Amino acid sequence: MDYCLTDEQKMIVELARKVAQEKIKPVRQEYDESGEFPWDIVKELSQADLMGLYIAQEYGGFGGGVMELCLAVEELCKVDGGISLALAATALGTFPIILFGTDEQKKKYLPRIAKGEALAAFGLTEPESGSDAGATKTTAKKEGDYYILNGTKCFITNGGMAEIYSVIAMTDKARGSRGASAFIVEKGTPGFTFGKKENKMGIRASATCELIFQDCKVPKANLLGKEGAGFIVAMKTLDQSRPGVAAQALGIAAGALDESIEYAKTRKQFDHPISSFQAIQHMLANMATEVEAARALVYAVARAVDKGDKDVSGASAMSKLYASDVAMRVTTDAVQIFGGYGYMKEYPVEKMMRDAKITQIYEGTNQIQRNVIALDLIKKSAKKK
Ligand code: COS
Repeated sequence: MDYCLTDEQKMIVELARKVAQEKIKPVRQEYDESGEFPWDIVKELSQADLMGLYIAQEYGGFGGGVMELCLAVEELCKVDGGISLALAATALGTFPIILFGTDEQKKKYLPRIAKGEALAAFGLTEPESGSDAGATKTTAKKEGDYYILNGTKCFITNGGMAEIYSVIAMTDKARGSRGASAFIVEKGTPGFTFGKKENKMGIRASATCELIFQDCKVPKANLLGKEGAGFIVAMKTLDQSRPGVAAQALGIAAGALDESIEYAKTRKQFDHPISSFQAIQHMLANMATEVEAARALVYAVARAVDKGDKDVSGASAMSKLYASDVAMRVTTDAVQIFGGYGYMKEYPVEKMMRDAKITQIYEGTNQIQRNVIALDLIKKSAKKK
């Protein structure tokens, strides 16, 4: 199908495909088993200039946007849904700087991220504040030229591996979500340490860990946007980043579909390849249709975000909701097509099914996405009257 990609975008797809096939595919099972962080692949992604895809050229990036990021993430995730998070979660941690950073902050942090010298991460979630992002407990108290951060963030992708963290903390608890502020916190800042590293079901090659702030002194120059704007920073960041999760889900689904087609052509039962059976053909047809529908939605939303469409919350949530549900259905069917072999670790589809699950959960559960979509519909309908 023609997705109306520019020559540059086609080149990005080719570059990402090369890294995925040549560098990631041979090691994906090993990384899944060990749960180690794939620094060698991060180096490959940096050398292929993929780490700065969505960063403006004036800050050392490629000058693309969410669409370019999505194309690369999709391609990488066709092979491995976890390893690409070094890139995708860095984008999540970088968007607050791109969207709300001063020129000074951008000059200081973006070139290192664009070159792949530093990974980034986003610190919003806490043990008692997941879906309810406004219930942040981490505090930031202003003292002279610093903010003193105290609290714990959990489930932070790239945690421990990233050098640069965009962190949400309360500067004024009494004001609820309007009392939250966003900060850039560098690894190595005194009082900033890492806690529990999670042992996960899937995306095992990505690092997920706690961030612990104990009287952590963050310079006031690291405040992102205005004091009290932290919740909006977080929400706008998620509007921008959710198509990336959708692209991750899309890639996993497309990868599982490819594997299923190949397997169905070679696996014989009743003296015939199972691809000749209508039961399998119909499963493949449904999987392919859903993958194409997810791709159409993800690309449309990514393009809308890049065009500067101010009202993308609902659409962005739809892309993540739909693509992640598709990924779960398609990978589950892929395991079914592989039969008993699909359940075994020698074949890639059981890993794809495990990797797919997180896309229905993180960057807002799919229940939260439905809330965002519904509220957006109701708000827009009220405006029409
Ligand atoms: N862009 C701009 N402003 C937004 C916004 C968006 N996308 N979403 C909300 N806001 C504004 C609202 O307009 C409201 O402003 P006012 O106070 O001026 O009315 C304010 O933010 C509070 O919004 P709301 O009342 O909708 O907040 P809730 O506490 O009800 O929470 C949800 C809203 C559930 C959508 C939010 O908490 C959320 O996204 N949770 C999931 C968080 C998440 O994804 N976590 C995963 C970890 S991050 S990897």
